[in-house]
Amino acid sequence: MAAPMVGRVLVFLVLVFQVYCWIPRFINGRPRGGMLGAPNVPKGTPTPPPQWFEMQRLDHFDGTNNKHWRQRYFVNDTFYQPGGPIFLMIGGEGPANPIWMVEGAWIVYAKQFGAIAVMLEHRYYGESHPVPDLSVENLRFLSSRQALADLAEFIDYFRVKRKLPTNKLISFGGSYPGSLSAWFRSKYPQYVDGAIATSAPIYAQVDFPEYLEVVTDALRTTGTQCGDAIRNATDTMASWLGSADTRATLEQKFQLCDKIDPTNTLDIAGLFGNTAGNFEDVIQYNKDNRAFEGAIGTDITLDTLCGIMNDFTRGTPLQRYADVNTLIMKTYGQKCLDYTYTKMISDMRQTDWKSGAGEGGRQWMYQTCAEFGWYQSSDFSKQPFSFLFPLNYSLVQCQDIYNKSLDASTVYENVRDTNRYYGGRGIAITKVVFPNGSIDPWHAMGVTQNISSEATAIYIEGTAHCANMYPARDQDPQQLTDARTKISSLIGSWLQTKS
Ligand SMILES: *[C@@H]1O[C@H](CO)[C@@H](O)[C@H](O)[C@H]1NC(C)=O
Ligand SMILES: *[C@@H]1O[C@H](CO)[C@@H](O)[C@H](O)[C@H]1NC(C)=O
Ligand SMILES: *[C@@H]1O[C@H](CO)[C@@H](O)[C@H](O)[C@H]1NC(C)=O
Ligand SMILES: *[C@@H]1O[C@H](CO)[C@@H](O)[C@H](O)[C@H]1NC(C)=O
Ligand SMILES: *[C@@H]1O[C@H](CO)[C@@H](O)[C@H](O)[C@H]1NC(C)=O
Ligand SMILES: CC(=O)N[C@H]1CO[C@H](CO)[C@@H](O)[C@@H]1O
Repeated sequence: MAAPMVGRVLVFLVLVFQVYCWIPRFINGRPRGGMLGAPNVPKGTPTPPPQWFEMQRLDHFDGTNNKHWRQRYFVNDTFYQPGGPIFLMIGGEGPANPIWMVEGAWIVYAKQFGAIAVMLEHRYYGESHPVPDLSVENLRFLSSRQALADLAEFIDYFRVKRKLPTNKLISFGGSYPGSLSAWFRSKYPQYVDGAIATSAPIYAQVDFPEYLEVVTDALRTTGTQCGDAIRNATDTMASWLGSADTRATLEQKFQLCDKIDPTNTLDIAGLFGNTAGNFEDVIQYNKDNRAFEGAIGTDITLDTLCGIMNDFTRGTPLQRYADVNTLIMKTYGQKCLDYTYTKMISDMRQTDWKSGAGEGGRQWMYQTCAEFGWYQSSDFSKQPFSFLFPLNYSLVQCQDIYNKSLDASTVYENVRDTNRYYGGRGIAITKVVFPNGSIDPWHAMGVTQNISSEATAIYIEGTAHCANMYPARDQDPQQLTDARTKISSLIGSWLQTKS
């Protein structure tokens, strides 16, 4: 696999990011470790080849626009029994990884129910390119609403092609695709007989300080010292910005690519946001079973990081915070920590599909500005990571990356419009289940209480983002195993209902 140079400094070694169940944090413009196009299927695992739906519509909402493009999808029909259901895995904000066609809980369910499994890549991600490049002008056809209409158009085609005219359909998705799974059932009920919406944020919100609230709660599960040590470290860092000598020490300890300009609040936001990100990323995926997707760093858990923060033999809390940073950088093969605002903005302004940002960062950030917000700001008062990366640090990026007219009030309006359209927490929906993990920071934007007897939440104690989608392991907690069983029995009941 190629190792593209992104920006000037970061070298992304052979690493991978998973597609489903993965909402990147775009503090400093790109997710930890960057985004790579080609999914890394572990060697020796045969996966089905890509197929193409050649006639997807570019704009489902403009009858005068008859442009079409080719959308990628994958099929596993090994377990299909005549008359069995269609299982649809909804693609998200990254390339569709075909490893999901042979692994994961949904494939176990496919075997159980004799289903044909199909995964459709989301427009603008992976190799599903509706437009020649990612200019602001061309990004206007990127939205969740267009993506849902893509699903409907695709299903019509797929039913004819595979001669499955009346077979029932169950949709699956985790994280943003989990939201799409619920919204698809809600907006196109005639297409979906039941929906699994794992760790799905369904309430759009500009500022998302709840993210760090859950991170703070997760830190507290290890005792109080870890958060206290982090607070000491970030307070010390902030006070060390004041003199040239101590700044030089910070530059060296945190292996910064560039010298610190203490007057540049946007750079400072990048620095503090990135170092907080060391903890956020680990907590979001704590102890899951993502390694099968080729994800790296999965052996690092909250206990690892808090173990370092609580280890007095390493020196001051600041030193331990730097040690955490060093560990994460080493894991992802980062040579130095890139945190300056101008570099990040210029990376994110690239419009080529092959650019670093074009691997998904530019598209997803655009969706946050145009639809969802969800900015993981430092605006939660009890978190220990400093208050130096506030909401406006994220908001100003919408203008600086895309268009000056995408100002804060426009973003607020876009987010309001999204909730008006989908219903937010008041979503009208039946035949859906919302599994949630107690330490997944995203559950704050999701459904954690039963909406009705036909729209229920499943709570999984101690697990993080999307755990129930990964393959089962012996060490899985009982509640996780129970959740998988519960989901399977719900699918069974949805498939039995007469339509
Ligand atoms: C479908 O998944 C099963 C289980 O992993 C695998 O054995 C089979 O080869 C897959 N079929 C296709 C067509 O990829
Ligand atoms: C920026 O937004 C304005 C107002 O919506 C629009 O007229 C203009 O064409 C946009 N610029 C680009 C480059 O798309
Ligand atoms: C951080 O902890 C050290 C002890 O390791 C202490 O000397 C220092 O005053 C603390 N600094 C802050 C800002 O809390
Ligand atoms: C962002 O808001 C903070 C206060 O929360 C303020 O100090 C800072 O100057 C603002 N930055 C920008 C870029 O607007
Ligand atoms: C939610 O509904 C399910 C199924 O009806 C039920 O088993 C569960 O106890 C309910 N949970 C809560 C918190 O009411
Ligand atoms: C952490 C959290 O919000 N968990 C919720 C998940 O859903 C159940 C309902 O099924 C709630 O009781 C939990 O509080």
